[in-house]
Amino acid sequence: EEEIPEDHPRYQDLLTRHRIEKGVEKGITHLQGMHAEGRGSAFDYLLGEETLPSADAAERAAAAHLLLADHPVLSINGNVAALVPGEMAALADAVDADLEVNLFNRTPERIKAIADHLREHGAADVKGLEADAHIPNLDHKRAKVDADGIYEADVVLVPLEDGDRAEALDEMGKTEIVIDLNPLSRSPQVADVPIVDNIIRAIPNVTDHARELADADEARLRAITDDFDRERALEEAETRIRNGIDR
Ligand code: PTJ
Repeated sequence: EEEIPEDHPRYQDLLTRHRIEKGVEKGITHLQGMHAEGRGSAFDYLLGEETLPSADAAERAAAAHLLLADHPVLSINGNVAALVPGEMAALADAVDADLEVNLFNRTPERIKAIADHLREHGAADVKGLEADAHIPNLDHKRAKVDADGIYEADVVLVPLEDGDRAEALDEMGKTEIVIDLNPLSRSPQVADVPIVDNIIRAIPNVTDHARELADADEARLRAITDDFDRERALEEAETRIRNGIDR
């Protein structure tokens, strides 16, 4: 990461790509994760590579949901682990959530590599190794979750999630927070809180909001979640992308 000069106009994008490459080398990130990153990067370019006001509102609503939850769980895949391992551990700390490794392309080797990587970055406890429960209405292999983790969680943060799984989790009645740079993809479309922002910017900002709201009472947190308008957030992101094409 030292090789990229910080004043390079595409610094953040290059840094992100570099982290994904390292993730693949370390056996954390799946090769498909490089394609996912490429798609995300294109959308981020059109969004102006900044957090929209509607995304900031979504990030604040996400923080409020996580603080209100009885059992919040933050889901980790190979891209999330490569890009923001320490930041996810810090968020888990701030809202008292569990971290659970949950992979689309599941192998025992990657689960273990990711759990180790998270612990190296400050995670205390990592779930996802048991995989003793199943999300209903989903292909067996992709449905595996921990019974005392995602399965019984009331609020789940699922960044860069596959559309089928996002839908199945929604059908389980969970409050679902999705981070995805493509506002048209199915996961943000079914989310209670769609965050259309780069995960690199989104997670630290959710944590900042959570720390700021740490002493807020339930009524104040509920007012924040009730005020959040998911349709508007998705619309604003889409409009910004259309304008980005015109720019
Ligand atoms: O590690 P695994 O096996 O669980 O696999 C993870 C990936 C991401 C490879 C897998 O879930 C996958 O193929 O996902 P998709 O269908 O490519 O969806 C990824 C979505 O995340 C796309 O809509 C991208 O635009 C978006 N995305 C990519 N990078 C970022 C992002 N969103 C926010 N921040 C990013 N940095």
